[in-house]
Parts: sequence; structure tokens; C-alpha cells
Amino acid sequence: MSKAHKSFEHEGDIDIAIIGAGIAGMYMLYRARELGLKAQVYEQGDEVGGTWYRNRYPGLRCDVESMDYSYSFSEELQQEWKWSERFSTQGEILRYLKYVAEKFDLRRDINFNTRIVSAHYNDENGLWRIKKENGETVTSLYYVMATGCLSVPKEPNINGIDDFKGNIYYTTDWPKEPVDFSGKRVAVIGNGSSGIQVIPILAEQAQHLMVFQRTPSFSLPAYNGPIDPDYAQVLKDNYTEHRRFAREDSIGGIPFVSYDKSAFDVSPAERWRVYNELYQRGAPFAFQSAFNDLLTSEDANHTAADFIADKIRRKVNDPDVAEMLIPHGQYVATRRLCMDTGYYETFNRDNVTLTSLKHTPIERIVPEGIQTLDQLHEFDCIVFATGYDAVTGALLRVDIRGKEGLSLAEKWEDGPRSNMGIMVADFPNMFTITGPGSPSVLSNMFVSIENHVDWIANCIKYLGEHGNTHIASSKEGEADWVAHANEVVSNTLFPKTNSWYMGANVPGKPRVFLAYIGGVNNYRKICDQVANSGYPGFVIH
Ligand code: NA7
Repeated sequence: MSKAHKSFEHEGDIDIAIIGAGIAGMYMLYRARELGLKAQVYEQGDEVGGTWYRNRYPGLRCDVESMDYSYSFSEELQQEWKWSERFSTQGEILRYLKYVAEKFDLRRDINFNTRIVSAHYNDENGLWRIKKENGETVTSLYYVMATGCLSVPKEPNINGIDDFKGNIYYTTDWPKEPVDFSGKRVAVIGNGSSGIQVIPILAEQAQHLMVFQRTPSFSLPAYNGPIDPDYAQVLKDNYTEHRRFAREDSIGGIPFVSYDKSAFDVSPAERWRVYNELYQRGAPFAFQSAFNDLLTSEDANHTAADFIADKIRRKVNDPDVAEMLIPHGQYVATRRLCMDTGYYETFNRDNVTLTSLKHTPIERIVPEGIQTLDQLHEFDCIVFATGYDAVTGALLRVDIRGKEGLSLAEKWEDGPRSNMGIMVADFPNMFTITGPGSPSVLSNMFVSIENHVDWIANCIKYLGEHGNTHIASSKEGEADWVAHANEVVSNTLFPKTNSWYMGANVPGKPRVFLAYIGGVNNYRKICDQVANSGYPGFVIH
């Protein structure tokens, strides 16, 4: 029996089970310990870092600035850590996360190489029974999915992959040791953020690189570089206000001031000036908020699309290749607006070829390479940058069952439903950090993760202080949230786009918008309001 807190007497082995030792799981553990809870983290990998551990392909960087893409909960931590570049590499982010694990002595409660296969709620004793892959079980009062939004790779869905004689690499699960592509004939399939980041690096090494593009993405240059120490110091001196602004006033968890004007409130020259200023700042999140109707008005969005298309044409020497790289007919930012270093310029190299799968689709992978509709392309290596089963993928990979054995997969057959993206009706005491229906992937993940972890920790504290142990979303609370989230997104261009935000990249996945587009600032107010008024929309006992 755990008696970590006098109000939490129960028959379970532990008070809180946290699945995943990435950014979310690590901070959840920290807060759980603060509450005096007996907490354990279960992590399938052999290191902390989550997606920043498994994704280690060359060129991988975060598209949020390093000084913002970091924890804010510890003043000491944010003052002592020094970021070297404006946009961090995967390596630097992973070093940071390992440093956090050491600094707060987190590892002693993290069970590595421990994959959780099922979690079943027991109506009799009100506990979660969690099963590991090796068959062992553990019972816990609270169950937290900290499994990440972009952690489960999507199948490329191309026949014949196993037949290929050469080497296959996935950006989603890159080898630990660096791969040498020099002298190799390399193919890359996929042109989302991962493809756009890895392609310029592979082009520098490969004898020849062929890029197979099905759908082009819009991308802005990062203008990355070392962080000016004076700038870093000024920001650190003002970190408290900087972080507050990100949390409470910004729409994406990144502290920039958006122009509160329509794209048509200004002259074409002023519009161009605004786009160009944001473009040259290397700020994709700010660019997509350049005008307040960019994500709601087709005409406004087209002005941004035309601006980026013009930049692409100026960068790419061959006009036909430029036109292939321009996402004609697409909206800017309703698929992820990417950030690159030298992506478009890479197609000016003699050793790089772009092939459009719209004209000549892939028929299958064969031992020698890739057979398209019109010819066989021979390769030594194929790199898949084909993306993720985003947001719900990791949640549905575990066999989760709530009250009366209801399975989460069944409940979400037509798409995820949740209350604020944190809790699901009929799944008591289960929390989903940055779950579907919350700002998550549309925001700075650190800000959204800290918001959810703090909300969960404060909720558990509240339960203890009021002599309760259980909380669940009511059916009405969940329905109200789903209706609200759907209404907010229905006014935007997102539902008109095939993107992973809509689940459209995974065959058979319900077409439901997976995030909450109402803004980090507004979302946080709602979360706080719920917590401060005794959790309306939730049932406590
Ligand atoms: P994305 O953004 O989902 O991109 C995947 C790309 O792979 C995209 O261009 C897809 O084209 C392409 N793809 C997927 N399957 C195939 C097949 N079978 N054949 C050809 N092309 C294919 O994933 P990323 O990893 O780049 O980025 C995910 C997020 O991680 C990113 O947005 C950041 O938030 C971080 P399609 O669009 O399906 O035609």
C-alpha cells in the first residue's frame, strides 16, 4: 500500500505511473515528486529525451528558438544552461535533456527499456493495472501518458521495402552511429520538415542524391547562427517576463507580437515589407501570424503563398525545378510551415535530382532501388522521411481500457474526443500530456507541456486537499470541449488541407483536426479557469 500522501491511501503499488521519459515525462516526474507522490516513469528506450533521442538524423533542428524551447520551471536551470545556436541541433537538445535528468536526479525513478503494452482501469479498486512487455504488471492510482505527439513513425506504405539490397534509413529512428553517405547513390522519400532538413546534408556527402517528392512543402530559411552572448544575457535578465509573455499572451507559446491586421488592411507594398521582415528574421511561427486572417482567408493566405513562391523562384536556377518545388494550390501553414538551411539551393547542385511522384509514382521498391511508373532508379541507400502517426499514434499503441473495459481505440474510432486534450470521459485518473484537442503541435511544446504538467499536478494536489482521489471528465464536459475546438477550427483553412494535423497522412485514420487552434494564451486561461472554479466539466470523488 502506498501512503505517499495521507489522502491517497490505496492498494496500488505506486501513486502515479508516467509513460515516456521525454520532455513531458521528465517534468511530470519532477512535479510528482514535489507532491510527495510515489512515482515511476516507464520508457521504452534506453535514454531520456523521447523523440529528441530517437530522431537523430543529420540536419535535425528545432524550429523554435533555443532560448524559448527549454524548461522555465527552474530559474537556476534557465540561468545556468548556455545554448550555442539560435536554433538548436538535436544533439544539443538531447545534451540539455540529459543534463536536466542529472541535475534533478530523475533517472532513479525512470525504468528504461520498459515498454508498456496495456493499461486497464479496474472499476472495483479504482486503480490502473499497467502491463509491461515482459509481462510484469504494476498498479497505480494515476496514469499519465507522456508519450509525445510525434513519436510513432508512420508506415511508408510502399511495397517491396524488404526486398531492397542496400541500406534503408528512417529519419524517425536514425542509427546511433553517424552514417557515411560519401560515394553513395542515395534516395530520399518525403518532403516535410524532416526531408527538408536532411536533404541538404545528404547532398553534400552523396555521390548522387535523388529526391522523390509527392507533395512539396512551404519552407522559410532559418537564418541560424551562434547566439550572441550579450543578447542571451539580456534575455536571461528578463526571462521572467519573457516566459510569462510566452505562456499568457502569445498565441503559439513563442513571445512575439503579432500584427493585428488583415492582410488587406495594408497596401501590397506594406504587406510585402511585413512578410519580408519576418522571412529575414527566420521565424516561421511569426510569419504564419503575420496577419490575423492568414489562416482563415483563402485570399489572404494566397498573398503569403505568392511571396514564398517568389523567393523559391529566385533561389532555384532551373525554372522547371522551381515550379516543382512550389506548393501550387496549397495554403501556407495549414501543412507544417517548414524551416530550412539551404534546402532550395540544394537543387542547384549537379549531384541532386528532383523527381515528382505526381507524374511518375513509385510502383515498388525492388532489390536494386526504386521502380517508378516509367523507370528503375538504382540506389545504395534509401532514406524515408515519411513522417509520423501524429498525436494519437502513441496513445493508441497501448491497449488502454477505461471504465467497464471501454477501449480507447474503440472510443476514438471516429476520431479522438477529450476534455481540453488532458482527460477523456470514462478514463478516470488518466491524463494525456499535450493530447488531442490541446494546442500541442501548433505551439512551443515546452510551454504546452509545462502548462499540462502543472495543471495535472495542481489537480492531484487539489484532490488530496479535498479528501478525494479520483477525477474524470464528465461526458458533457468532453462534448462541450469537442464542440468548442471544432467550432474554432471550422473557421480556418486547416480542415481544407490534407496534412498530418488532420490525420490525413495515415490511411484509414479518421479525418479530425488533432490540435486546438484557439491560441496558447486563450487555452491557458480556460485551463486556469477550470482549475480555479472547482473543475466544472469534471467529476471528482
Ligand atoms: P511529414 O511532415 O508528415 O512529411 C512526410 C513527407 O513524406 C511528406 O512529404 C509526404 O508526402 C511524404 N510521404 C509519406 N509517405 C509517402 C510515400 N509513401 N511516398 C512518397 N512520399 C511519402 O513528416 P516529417 O517527419 O517531415 O515532419 C513531421 C513533423 O515533425 C514536422 O511537421 C515538425 O512538426 C516536426 P504527402 O504529403 O503524404 O504527399
